[in-house]
Amino acid sequence: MGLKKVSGAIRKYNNYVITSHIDTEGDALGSEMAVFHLVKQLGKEAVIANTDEVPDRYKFLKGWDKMVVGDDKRKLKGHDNIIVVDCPTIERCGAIGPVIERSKVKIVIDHHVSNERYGDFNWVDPDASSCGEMIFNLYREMGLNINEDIAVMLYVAILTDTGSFRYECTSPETHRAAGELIKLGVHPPKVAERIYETKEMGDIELLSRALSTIKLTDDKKISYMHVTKEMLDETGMDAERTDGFVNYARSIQGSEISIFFRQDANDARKVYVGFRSKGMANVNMLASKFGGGGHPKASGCVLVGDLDKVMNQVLTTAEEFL
Ligand SMILES: [Mn+2]
Repeated sequence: MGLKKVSGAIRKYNNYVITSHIDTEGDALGSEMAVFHLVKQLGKEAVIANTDEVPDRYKFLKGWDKMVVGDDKRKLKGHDNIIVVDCPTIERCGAIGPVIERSKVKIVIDHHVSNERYGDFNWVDPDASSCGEMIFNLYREMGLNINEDIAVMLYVAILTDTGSFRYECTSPETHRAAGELIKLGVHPPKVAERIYETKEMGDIELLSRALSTIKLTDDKKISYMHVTKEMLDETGMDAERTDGFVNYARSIQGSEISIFFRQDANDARKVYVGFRSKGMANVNMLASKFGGGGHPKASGCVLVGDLDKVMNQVLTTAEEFL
């Protein structure tokens, strides 16, 4: 339903900015880049703009270096309309938020259950594993060509958002899409190596310090861990290097909710909180108690305060929630 509306809108308008959420990761980048090529195949103009730089591990995606960073009015000039992928709220688009606000036509493609439908055209499918899977279907619906480079972009989006096909959102359709993308030229071991096996020693040092903080609540149903600003400073690693750390807490048998706390790299009073659920608990609802959101099994929020106090507050709420 939303697919047809959105594909019609994309065909109708021109001159797009394409964007996604802050802390860009695989689904955001792969989906944006694939949408960029989709729009180009229609003979239209487009530019990708993000709040953050492309993380190193995604710098094998073709064209990553052509993205605009921040609200660069000179580079975004003439691009009056916008396509936003994988982003539930305008606020989550960080520095590109004002670009969305001033765009004439806003097209939103997302799979977050917490999506606020801030576009003129919204296609939100919470059952989709990833935006990558949605964009794959968009290509098929529009009868456009997925070459090898685009196949890699979509595969990266699907692979990373499903936790390598491990999360509950992984469906027969997800595997079918991935299978098609492999047929179109994706080499899975090569992609996996680029994303998961190109770590620096600093990454391992940071992980080792983060792992030493893992604890369980008394009833062992909640596992939690943290990364401080000091750990980031001392290992010289960016905050995005902690992506996926929460899965170590999640992997503990019997833990139903896992929580990852991370101080901001520049401001220790700003604490990012990531929630994961392995059981029945809907952590989208839990995060929304703190003004955040996401998916039923993976969500997040940002809080301000001392790390200890934030951790106590969140853990107390999570225990009550369970
Ligand atoms: Mn996503």
